[in-house]
Amino acid sequence: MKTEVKEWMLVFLIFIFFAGSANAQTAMINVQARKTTSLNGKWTVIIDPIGVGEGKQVWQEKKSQKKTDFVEYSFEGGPELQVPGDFNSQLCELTYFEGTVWYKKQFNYSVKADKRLFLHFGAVNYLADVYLNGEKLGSHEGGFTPFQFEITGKVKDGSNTIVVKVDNKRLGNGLPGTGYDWFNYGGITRDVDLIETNETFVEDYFIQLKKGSLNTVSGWVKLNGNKLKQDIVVKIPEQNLEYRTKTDKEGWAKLEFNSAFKLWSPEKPKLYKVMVESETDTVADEIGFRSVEVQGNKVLLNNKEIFLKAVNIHEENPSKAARAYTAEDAGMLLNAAKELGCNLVRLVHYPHNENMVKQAERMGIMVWDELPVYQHIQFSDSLVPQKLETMLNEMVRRDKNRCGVAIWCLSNETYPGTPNRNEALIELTQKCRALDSTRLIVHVINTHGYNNNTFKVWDPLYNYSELIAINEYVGWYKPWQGKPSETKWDVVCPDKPVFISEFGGEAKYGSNEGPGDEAAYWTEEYQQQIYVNQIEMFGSTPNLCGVCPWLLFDYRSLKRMNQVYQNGYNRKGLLSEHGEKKRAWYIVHEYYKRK
Ligand code: GCB
Repeated sequence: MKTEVKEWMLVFLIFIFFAGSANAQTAMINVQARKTTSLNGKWTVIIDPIGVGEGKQVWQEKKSQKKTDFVEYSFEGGPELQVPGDFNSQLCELTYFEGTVWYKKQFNYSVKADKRLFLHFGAVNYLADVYLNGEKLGSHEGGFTPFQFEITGKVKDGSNTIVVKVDNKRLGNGLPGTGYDWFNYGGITRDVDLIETNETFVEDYFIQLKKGSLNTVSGWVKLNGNKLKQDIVVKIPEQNLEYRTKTDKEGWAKLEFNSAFKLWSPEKPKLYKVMVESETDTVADEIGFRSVEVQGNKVLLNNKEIFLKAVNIHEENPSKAARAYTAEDAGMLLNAAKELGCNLVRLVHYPHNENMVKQAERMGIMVWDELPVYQHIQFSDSLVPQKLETMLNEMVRRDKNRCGVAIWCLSNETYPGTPNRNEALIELTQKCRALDSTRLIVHVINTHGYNNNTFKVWDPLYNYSELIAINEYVGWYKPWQGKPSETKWDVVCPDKPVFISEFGGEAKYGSNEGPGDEAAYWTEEYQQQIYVNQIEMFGSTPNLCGVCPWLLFDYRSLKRMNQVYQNGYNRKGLLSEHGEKKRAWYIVHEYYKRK
């Protein structure tokens, strides 16, 4: 019993210890259920392409004091940008901008004596320095996860000003690093909220089925404040369930209770209203219960084998050519996945906004959450291990109560020869397992060879991945070397389930002017044939537990410079950026209907 208690306490302590880089705090969870004041809307900005704002101390908003004074910057009269939203798609001069933009927002507030106030950011890409009334609150690194600052005692009665320095310059030792195949949308890309709480509040909780069980919930609650010893009740009214416990002097309570739940599944995505009540706070959530595990070479959902009919999705509204963030954006992307016949969305290559995760769960679509650990990460840089851990903590902390999230993906296409890569990612896997033992943990690899119509699937990381997740682009980056159905597989862990996490090829919607059997014409026929061949190969792929086409919509990428067919878009979508169905879409749709 004693060691058990230590383990679950450790999980939370890890969350706290690695709270955001520099001094942002790890965000409290379930913001939507709290008392919030939105700071979304127009923010005034100063664009700072050469980075002079730091020296001029823009956050001080100096004004000239006497006739001979002048101040060489001003938010006043500057352009305004919509928050949330990327800056690149809002002003022409920012289209390809990678650098600093200073944001300013004025707000009025009055905090009552017994309340606390937090300033919460859903995400800022990539570095954020945050100032309140000229005083620095702290910094955060990482473009896709939430962070917050407590501003109790700092916020003034009446008018206050927030200034945020946002910098989306690529960093060699950043996550991701400098080279990636998607658009680097910068800015305050997700919601900004003030959150008012009581002095002691429910900061965090973990309520999910225990690994391997269909009716036992195992988890914990953590309070934040001065009155840490309290009575706790977890209520699930629909089950007539009221589970009572007490927090200890550190504000911790362990939970464990049984109930005959209707399980969440793609066919019946059942969610329950769950209330976590302390003497000083109540937080309501919608939580589903399901089990997901690997047994032998199969993936089981609620103890039944499931074939993962997936699709890759970037966080982009393709028709607006902008970062996706609203519930409407999420609905558009997820409806398209549903229409294709998917039961899983792989949200690449970074944690997407909460609207995506929550809406997918409501629609009965499982979610694959992924860290921005992509290709050329500098694993031997002394700062990288800490950044990896911070981002892992922020992602897991935010989404751990979402039963729709079935998979934590910790890396995509990193290379075994990169110094310190194996050590760093093995350690990260262990840390992820310590935070949450209930979901599958996966690494995606593309380092296999393909010769003599044989895939050599090897990588030391596969020993630490519950799925053999393979990105292969046979038919596009490499020509077929034999009959697809006769493809052979030489897999390093031959007993694990195999998931084809990326495959496909490019086509421009409506392109049928060149020969359909030549890649250089980006024809729909060529792409369609890749899918026909791939599906033929899947028929004889050992241990296949699912497939995931690259990808749903064409998306923006500055790497894609063919002026005739690409125009700055990666054209591997089954749908064009306007949602038009390419021929390959029908092939996948048909395949998913059969599976
Ligand atoms: C990959 C990457 C994905 C790329 C894709 C492509 O292997 O994981 O991010 O964009 O290939 O289109 O080449």
